[in-house]
Amino acid sequence: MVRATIEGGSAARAAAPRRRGRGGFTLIEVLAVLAILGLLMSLAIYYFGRQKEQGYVAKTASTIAELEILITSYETKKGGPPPCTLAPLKIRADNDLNEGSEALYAALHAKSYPEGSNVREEGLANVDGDSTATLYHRDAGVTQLMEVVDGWGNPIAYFTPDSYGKEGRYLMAEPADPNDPEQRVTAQKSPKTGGWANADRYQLISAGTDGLFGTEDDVTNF
Ligand SMILES: [Ca+2]
Ligand SMILES: [Ca+2]
Ligand SMILES: [Ca+2]
Repeated sequence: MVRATIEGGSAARAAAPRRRGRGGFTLIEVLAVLAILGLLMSLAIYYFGRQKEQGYVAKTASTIAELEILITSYETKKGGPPPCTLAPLKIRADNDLNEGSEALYAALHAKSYPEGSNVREEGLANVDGDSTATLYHRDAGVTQLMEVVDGWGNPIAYFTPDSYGKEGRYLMAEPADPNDPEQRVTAQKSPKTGGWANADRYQLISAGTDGLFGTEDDVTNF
């Protein structure tokens, strides 16, 4: 009896029409698959975008750490940090853009500092494309006023305490607003104390991921 029931059930299943006989997909199935693929694609783009940005942040932090070591050596020899303007280095420039960053580079590579180490080339650019007639560089023939730059290729702003409160003009390689590539930058204050951050040393500031100085994602030495 039981056997007959089982056999009967098998026969009924065999007789049932095959639902997937067409071998295709319904429109809803295709749309669902496309939606899932789209979502996976967005997640992948987001993930790799984040990885890339984190790589730039790490590169910037490494450049700033390298600059701190070079500045400490400079201070040991010269008794203070490199100036953040070109005048004390007796360099004449065509413009006052990116001056703090250029003065830092120029001081670290000056003829008057032959024992200095070079900033790694990958941390350098000349975003405003300027040069000088002054033969300031310990390598003969270098006339470009290079800047030290962050992972995005934007100049790292540099301020010494005598310039805290004064504005520097910085031309960005990767500006937040392509129609407005120049920014006015000042040294930053400590949110804890309200006084200048790194009050008795110096400030190195990268605009960070958003390409804007003075926002939370800035990468700094303080
Ligand atoms: Ca300049
Ligand atoms: Ca320059
Ligand atoms: Ca920022």
